[in-house]
Amino acid sequence: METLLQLKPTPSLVSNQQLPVVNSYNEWDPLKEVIVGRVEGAAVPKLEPALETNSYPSNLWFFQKYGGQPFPQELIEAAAKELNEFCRILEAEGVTVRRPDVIDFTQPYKTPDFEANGFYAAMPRDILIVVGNEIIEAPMAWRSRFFEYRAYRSLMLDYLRRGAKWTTAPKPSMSDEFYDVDFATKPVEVRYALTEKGHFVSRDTEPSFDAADIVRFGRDLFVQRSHVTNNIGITWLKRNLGDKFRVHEINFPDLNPMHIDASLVPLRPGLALINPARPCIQTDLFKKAGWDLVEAAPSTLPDNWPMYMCSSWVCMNILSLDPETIVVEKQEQPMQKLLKDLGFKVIPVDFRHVYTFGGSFHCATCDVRREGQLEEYGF
Ligand code: ABU
Repeated sequence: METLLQLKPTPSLVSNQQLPVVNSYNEWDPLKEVIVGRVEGAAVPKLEPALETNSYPSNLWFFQKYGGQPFPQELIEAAAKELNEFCRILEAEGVTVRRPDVIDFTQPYKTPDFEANGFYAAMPRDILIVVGNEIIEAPMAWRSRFFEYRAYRSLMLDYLRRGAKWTTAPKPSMSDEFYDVDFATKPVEVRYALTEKGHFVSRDTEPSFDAADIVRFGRDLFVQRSHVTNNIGITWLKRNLGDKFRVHEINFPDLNPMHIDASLVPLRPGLALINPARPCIQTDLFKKAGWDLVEAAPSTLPDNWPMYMCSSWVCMNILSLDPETIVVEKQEQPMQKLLKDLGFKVIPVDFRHVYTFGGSFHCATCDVRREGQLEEYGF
């Protein structure tokens, strides 16, 4: 039987590179190991306050019709095929790929505060963030995501056994008091005005954040207050990371803020993509630090492509394999051209069917180990 004494007290080093098993400080250093999500076992969540707020009104029928059931098989098969091919390409590039466990997310559950069924393990970026040698499980704010961590438990145990610091942030109860339960029913212009004033569907009663609301630039991390990330969650994050890191809150003009990685995406030191439809309010912070902000090219996705949980701006949700090499969706030619013109080598990969599940390459991954160490980049 495993005992505590068998757990290694210090990060084990990966022999050939002398890196701790969990080691990542930014979004662009050379990638060595990554978790890639999976859609097998995915369930359509039932409508709940935060999901209803984040979904587009024209998509509500999908959740009303399929909520609690498996995602339609043809959607699962098409996305699983793309994810598997993405894994093959990463491995061919010398990256170790890990996958979450297959879980049946249709299983209903009941806590003292709510009842729900699950969602999926397709987007590790939403729940996991690596900051240095620490891997943090985010609390999340959708009831359907309360138990999402179960799909990653065996991976987390493996990283713990191999010396990683594994932290789980406190989860909110997700009781009715945690939400402004009427938020989604307010007219769009009222919702927009409320978000501009800092009022979102999640209240500040207990900490919550999704890991995908954070983007890493070495010692400096940027986080957005969103429908799933609240102020007390940001406070928890700052205090957990301590003085070694600086966590800055930034904002974007966005009706449905949820996840920063289709709004601001650093590519290499001094260069980041920004979303022209959501220009960062604190642009000066980046300019003063000497960063060039380049507008992402719009998506080529047809208007009728099924997108239930995100916008077509996931065309900028790329994955950097190193400061010169970027994985981009195969049919996003304008994004590919933009990146090539900026001097990058582009690896095109089919991923449109994964878009339908709510994200692209950055969302569908969590980089566990990159070469490199803690550095400052001008902030
Ligand atoms: N989960 C990524 C969200 C991207 C977006 O639509 O802004």
